[in-house]
Amino acid sequence: MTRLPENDYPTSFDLDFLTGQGTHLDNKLQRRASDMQSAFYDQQALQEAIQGGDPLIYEFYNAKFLTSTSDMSIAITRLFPGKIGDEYYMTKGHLHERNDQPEMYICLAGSGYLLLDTLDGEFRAEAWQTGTITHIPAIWAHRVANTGTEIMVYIGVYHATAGHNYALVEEKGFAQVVVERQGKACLVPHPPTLE
Ligand code: PAN
Ligand code: ZN
Repeated sequence: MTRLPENDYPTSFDLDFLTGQGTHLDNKLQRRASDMQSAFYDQQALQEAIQGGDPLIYEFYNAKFLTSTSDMSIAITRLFPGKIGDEYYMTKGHLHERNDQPEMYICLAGSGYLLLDTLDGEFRAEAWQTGTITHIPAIWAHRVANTGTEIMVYIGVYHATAGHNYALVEEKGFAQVVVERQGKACLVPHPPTLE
């Protein structure tokens, strides 16, 4: 006999860390080059990529756990390897709507950078490899860049009510970008000079 509301019982599911494929994940969202118009700095390279097939940059899946008293949520992101011009594939990046909502990011596979920006003068880049865990305090906009040759997989754990503000990131941009220079991944101020 059920004593609690159905959602108040524990939930488990399986995830393949290397591929980011799992059960229980729905709400798949895909972002192609054409969805990232204001994110990549090299507009000519971006338009060429769109016309050349509009590559899939990343996809993410969300699972919400809403109980009678709580609102936990996770998202698995699969960020593909590649570049637009000399800038590595990355996520759009966002700030949480609520200024009291942090997030935990856990890198399950791949390597690159987690870029963090308060959009108010503070910037950090956390070097990421498989197994890196980063706490993102509430006021930091966050974006991930994949500098490797393999897919990057990471999981974000946050409250479903945190909210996502993309417009502010589009308007202000991150202070630095991750580009390839002399065959190596480098952080340079935004906007960089084209090489
Ligand atoms: C993540 C992100 C996910 C995709 O789940 O939503 O990695 O990145 P964008 O949302 O910037 O496109 C998260 O940070 N949730 O809060
Ligand atoms: Zn977030």
